[in-house]
Amino acid sequence: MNSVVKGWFSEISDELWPGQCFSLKVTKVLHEEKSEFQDIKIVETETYGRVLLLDNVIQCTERDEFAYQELISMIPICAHPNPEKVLIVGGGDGGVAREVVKHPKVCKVHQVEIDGRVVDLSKEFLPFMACGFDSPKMNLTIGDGFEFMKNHKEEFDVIITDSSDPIGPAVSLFQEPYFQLMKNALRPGGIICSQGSSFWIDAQHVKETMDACGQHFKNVSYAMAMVPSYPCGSIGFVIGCLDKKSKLSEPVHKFTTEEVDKLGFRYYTSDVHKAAFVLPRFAEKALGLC
Ligand code: SPM
Repeated sequence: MNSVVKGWFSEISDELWPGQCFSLKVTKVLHEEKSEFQDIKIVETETYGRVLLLDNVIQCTERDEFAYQELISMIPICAHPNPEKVLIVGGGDGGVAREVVKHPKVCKVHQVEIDGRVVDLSKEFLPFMACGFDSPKMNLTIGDGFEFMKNHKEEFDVIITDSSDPIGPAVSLFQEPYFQLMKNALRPGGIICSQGSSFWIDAQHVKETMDACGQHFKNVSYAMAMVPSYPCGSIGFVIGCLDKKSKLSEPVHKFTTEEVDKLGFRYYTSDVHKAAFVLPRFAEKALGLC
């Protein structure tokens, strides 16, 4: 399907966000192909810079990608007392890797991405994100996250799942067996953080994901980020911790303003970390948090 009509890309999904769509004015289609797993497009837009589209869903835009990548990475890492070893599942554009390797306590990062073409094309067209793969801390595997975790038990302090939306094969990344696998791959005290959708779009789905997480993690929470190019301008993260007593909303590592600037964070600060967990009343009720 040609998703760019009269110079505009419209993100239409009757399954994921019925009756609404976000549109961007496209100045150039830089690349388009069908990989073994999905349709991949990279476009230049008038006001959001370069944009990565997978199956015609916006994954990241040059203008606002940092909001998502910084929060999904720093919330679990800064909530962990010793986040030495991190696993990233998905995240083929490299943006999450770029953020994770910044943290001084992180020594080793493994990443498993199923679609090697997303990695190759990000290196070619989206170097501002794919630079994350250049770090000496990084070990990238092109393969299936499920299989990888089956063979890596009790190994990681933090697991970040940077997935696309819960449709098609990605559905399994939001379900109970996946949370069990992640639990088994964690060291004691480990923390997981998964792309958790927005309560503005489907609060019931967010609750179901949190419940699936809660079957294996005694400590489950949800945090939000503002990302203008995602539907409803927002996205959330489902966070689970093996340690019942850890307060996930309270960063163990607090960065000074100088450190924030030196590390190149544009969205994440220790105050933003705390604030991300403060939800509107209707959302607290809908997610069963009160
Ligand atoms: N590294 C960035 C990849 C982004 N992964 C998440 C993409 C989600 C896109 N849709 C947002 C819809 C919110 N429910």
